[in-house]
Amino acid sequence: MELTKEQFIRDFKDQLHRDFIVKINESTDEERFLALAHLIKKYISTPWLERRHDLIEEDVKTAYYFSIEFLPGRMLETNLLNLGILDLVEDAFKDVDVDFSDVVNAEKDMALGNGGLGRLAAAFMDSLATIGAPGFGNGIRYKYGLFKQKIVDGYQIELPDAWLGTDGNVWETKKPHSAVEVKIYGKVYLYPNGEGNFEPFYEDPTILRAVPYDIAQIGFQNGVVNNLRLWDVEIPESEEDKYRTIEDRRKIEDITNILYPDDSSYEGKSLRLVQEYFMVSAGLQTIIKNYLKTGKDLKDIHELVAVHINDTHPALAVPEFMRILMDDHGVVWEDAWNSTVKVMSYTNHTILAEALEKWDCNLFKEILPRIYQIVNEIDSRYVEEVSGKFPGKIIENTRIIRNEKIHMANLSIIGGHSVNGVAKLHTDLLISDVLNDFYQIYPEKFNNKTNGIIVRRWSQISNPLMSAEIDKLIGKEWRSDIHQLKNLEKFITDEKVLNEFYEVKKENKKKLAAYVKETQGIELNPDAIFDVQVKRLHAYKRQLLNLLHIIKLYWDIKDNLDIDMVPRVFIFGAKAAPGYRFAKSVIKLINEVANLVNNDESLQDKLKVVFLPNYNVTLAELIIPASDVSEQISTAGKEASGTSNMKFMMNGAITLATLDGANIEIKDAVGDDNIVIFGMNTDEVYDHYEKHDYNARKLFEENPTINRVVKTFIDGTIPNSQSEGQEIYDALIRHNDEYFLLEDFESYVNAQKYINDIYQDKIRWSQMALNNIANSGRFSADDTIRLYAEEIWNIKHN
Ligand code: 9GP
Repeated sequence: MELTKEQFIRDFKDQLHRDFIVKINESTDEERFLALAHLIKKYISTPWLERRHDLIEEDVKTAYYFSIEFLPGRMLETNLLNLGILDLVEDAFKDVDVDFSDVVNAEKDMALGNGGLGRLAAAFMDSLATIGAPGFGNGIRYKYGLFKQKIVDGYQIELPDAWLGTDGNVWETKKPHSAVEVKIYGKVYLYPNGEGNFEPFYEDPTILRAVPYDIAQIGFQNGVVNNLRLWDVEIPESEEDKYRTIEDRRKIEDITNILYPDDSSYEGKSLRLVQEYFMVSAGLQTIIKNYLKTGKDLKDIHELVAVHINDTHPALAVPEFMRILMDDHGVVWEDAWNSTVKVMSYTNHTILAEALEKWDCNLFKEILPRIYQIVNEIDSRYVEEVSGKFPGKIIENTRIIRNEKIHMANLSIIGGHSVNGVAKLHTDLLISDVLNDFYQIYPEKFNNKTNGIIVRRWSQISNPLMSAEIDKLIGKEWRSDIHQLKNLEKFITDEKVLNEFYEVKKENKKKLAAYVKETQGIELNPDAIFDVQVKRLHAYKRQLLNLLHIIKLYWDIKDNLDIDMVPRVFIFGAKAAPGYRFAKSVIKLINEVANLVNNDESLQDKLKVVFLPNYNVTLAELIIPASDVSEQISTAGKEASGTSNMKFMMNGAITLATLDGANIEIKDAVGDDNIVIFGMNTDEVYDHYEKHDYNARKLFEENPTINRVVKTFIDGTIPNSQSEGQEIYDALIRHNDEYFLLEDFESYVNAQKYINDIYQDKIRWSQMALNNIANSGRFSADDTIRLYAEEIWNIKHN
């Protein structure tokens, strides 16, 4: 946008004056942040308003991305960067003596997501606007985001994240005039309407008022402003009388209160099902209402509308879309179904069986009586359609209602035209294994869309030092065309350049070290290798394998205090789902091992372990630029894609990885010499599953290193962790090590030794790092979303 520094300073002072009746030098950082956010909203209000109207008026096909999670983190810098005024504002603040970073730090993370799934959804919002595609988000305005994690005596404590405060979210705009009603519970009777359809009659339903809050999604320096719509629940005025006590009212308000804090298994809780339906129904009603403004026939809605089901949580979009078309607008089943399948598409984000949603039929019927009828009908028609064409077993496995459960993935696949996985390996596994029965029926629906990241956030915003270095070498164009990073390869043998990148990394390490010192009181040596694993805590992600190796190093040093090794700092950040006992025990043990190691002077600082509490997007922005080693060590076949792996490579960390998820594509991008791979591949893992021949106890008994390391959990070496240590020992030895840590242990140890060796060759290490940065452009979410736009939604973009 066109703006001069002088004009901005005037606008900003004016805004502060109007919002808070203060002068700039008297204002607090929070006031400055809020005023700046208000000003940004003012700058974009015209394109934001016009966008939706233009799309309706010009009959432009639009994609609606439904996701139960969006995890944008902070938005101030991204918004300024995308408006093209980040440098100008930073500069202006210097002129008026305001520390810009303090203003940035006054913003709370918007944490309406658990991890990768929600972060990806937020990234796609940015990318959609950036490629100029008409793509809007639909989600829930949770009053409490993902819990805040505190560590007390080594244990995870969960505190509520009241991110909205008393004044709400500065980026949102409430739109009461666009509220709609959503019906749940009660009974439904159908009366034939004489035109081939039924008229439903609802007896005693609970009526909810869904109120949208809109958040602008600003494209990167292209004048486009899309919309993310988050729905909040209210009691409709007409229903007020029914809710006379605070407790009664709370039952309704609770619907949008909390984000479920588990991303790897689902709980069959009625509140979650209500959340899912609430979001989907409110969103779809609005979409159809807007479509009708074009004056076109509902039978053709698929020509202007695409709806994306992000993981199965919004799968109720399929029957709800049918319901609205049939019940509210009289479209006959066949036409409604034809449109629904063309409108809907679905992304699968996990193959973990425990994460694939299934709802108990009785619960489903009680909460969503009309939707249950429609799902039943979809299921019977599906069975009828495929009967005789495919073996009975395949039909049984793919139908929606089976064993008194509603299978949400099956609903999403049958009710849509596209199913995609999120990395090549993941999609291959869906096709060959998890969804193979469906693949036999609908091979044409399957496709891959490897995840991506917002490259601007993970370079320009979070790593300004590295970005400046890149500018010096290849000019600034890479900031708007990330593929130009490839030009860095020219410098791969230039020792001066390599040294400079090494120094940049060291500066970032010092910054992180200062934060660690301030928050944890632990002193870190910036010349040590910063070896980092930050992600949700889950058994399959194998933080415990990392810990086993740390314990091995501990014993190696204790056995030989003169050991020749590069000092190593292991950094963890991870939240565990509150009810996930094993994961919480791993956190406790990481913290107790940290206490043991960090307080043992005989180790001479060769080994340090840090657990950084409350890992979130903002902390990631500090940690990732300071990392040397990126730990991506899940059991092969289990991590659908991963996206932090891409952020680390972009910041010049070397990936230490199994051949899992997008690690494989990172390996393809950087070449075998610039990544460190270890462990079993997926075939080897599957081979164990087939043969049932894995024997963890044997490895434990026969391999002295493994024996010593595993016994450390129960022999009192690690203080204050007797029961957790026993639990971990039992998981590994008595329950046969479900995720093959012990099988991969030696190979992991060797890979770590290799890291230690190459790090000593500063030039070689820096070459690897530079190669990673140069090849990271291919993981841009802008490119990923372009493929969604072209191959799944058929929407236009620039
Ligand atoms: O576990 C996957 C992760 O590998 C992937 O990168 C992310 C985004 O696609 O989705 C995660 N899945 C979930 O959070 C739940 O299905």
